Amino acid sequence: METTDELRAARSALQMINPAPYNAEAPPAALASDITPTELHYVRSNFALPAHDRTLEIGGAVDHPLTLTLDELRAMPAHERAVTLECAGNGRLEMRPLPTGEPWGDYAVSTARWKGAFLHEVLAKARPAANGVDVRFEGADHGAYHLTPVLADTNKDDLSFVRALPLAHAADPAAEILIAYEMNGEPLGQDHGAPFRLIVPHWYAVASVKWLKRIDVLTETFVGEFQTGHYMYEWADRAPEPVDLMRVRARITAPAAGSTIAAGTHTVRGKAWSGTGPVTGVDVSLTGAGEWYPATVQPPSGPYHWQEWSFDWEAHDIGRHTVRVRATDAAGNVQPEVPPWNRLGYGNNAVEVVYVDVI
Ligand SMILES: Nc1nc2c(c(=O)[nH]1)N[C@H]1C(S)=C(S)[C@@H](COP(=O)(O)O)O[C@H]1N2
Ligand SMILES: [Mo]
Repeated sequence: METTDELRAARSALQMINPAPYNAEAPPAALASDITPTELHYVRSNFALPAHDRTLEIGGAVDHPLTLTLDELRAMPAHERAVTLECAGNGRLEMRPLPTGEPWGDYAVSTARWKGAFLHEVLAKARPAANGVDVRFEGADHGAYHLTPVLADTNKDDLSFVRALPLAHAADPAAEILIAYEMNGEPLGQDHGAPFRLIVPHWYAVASVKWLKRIDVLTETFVGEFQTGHYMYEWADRAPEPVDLMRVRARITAPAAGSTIAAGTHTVRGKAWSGTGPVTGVDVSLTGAGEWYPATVQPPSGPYHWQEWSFDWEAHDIGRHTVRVRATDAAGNVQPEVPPWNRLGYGNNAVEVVYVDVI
């Protein structure tokens, strides 16, 4: 576990949005790298850092309950995947009316290399019962909740971070869900869930339970503050929906927002990702008037890894330009112009707009 000084150093390059619980965005420059250095990876926690005894209990509706130590997890076959994690509240600040909840700008998104054991292999050791429905994941963190609970029976004074996944997804080898103990080649740090955490590819990062302490197979659908209270899309005009897969989104990393550039050819570039399929197209607009030009999109370097896109802009007209970017994924999902408003402010994947002055 890091000392106080080490923790302070680990946090020094981030843009803090809440000191307690500690929540911080990546600096904008971090979005330019293919893999986000650990010290630039955003952090989102609902409670103070917990103590953890380095064991993982697996129980509930299983034939063979067991306890795994960190060493036993490390002794299982290890797998490493680069995974883009985005907080479901990323971009909340642009929603109107502004929802409650942490005021995230647009930098609660990062990509790290996560190494660990596959969840489905751990579950197979415990042998889930045939009537299992959900798998419940409990973090070691708990305490007074800093937001207003949505569910009437939530204990606001001592709440634990608990999430669930359908058993069919958790036990699916193709889902490649990790119980990760390494991030970018180093043991997990405190802020990212030491000693081990879940990494659920393609899902908004709320599913990736940090400081994982218990896994239980349930024979009924899980109900809880972080599952059916918060992290639900409460739409204005239709039934609520759970927050699950990341919505398709592109970000501009160059030229910088508000920058001044000399007339000439400039490469507009950035990142794009989606939880509902690889990004198949990125379009750029230069005036705000509706014309869209196709950018070049690099194939994904891994199935869960954001993609690079670029567009050569013949920036010869002197003056202010409105640069916008819009991604489409293989499932046909396209970014909307306007944030998809919902009461708790999740899943803002609206088209990004930056202003650039050509002189
Ligand atoms: N135990 C626990 N796991 C958690 C959380 C939490 O508060 N407690 N926050 C979740 C949310 S909302 C996000 S966005 C990610 C953030 O992971 P990171 O801090 O490693 O970026 O962790 C998820 N896992
Ligand atoms: Mo989040």
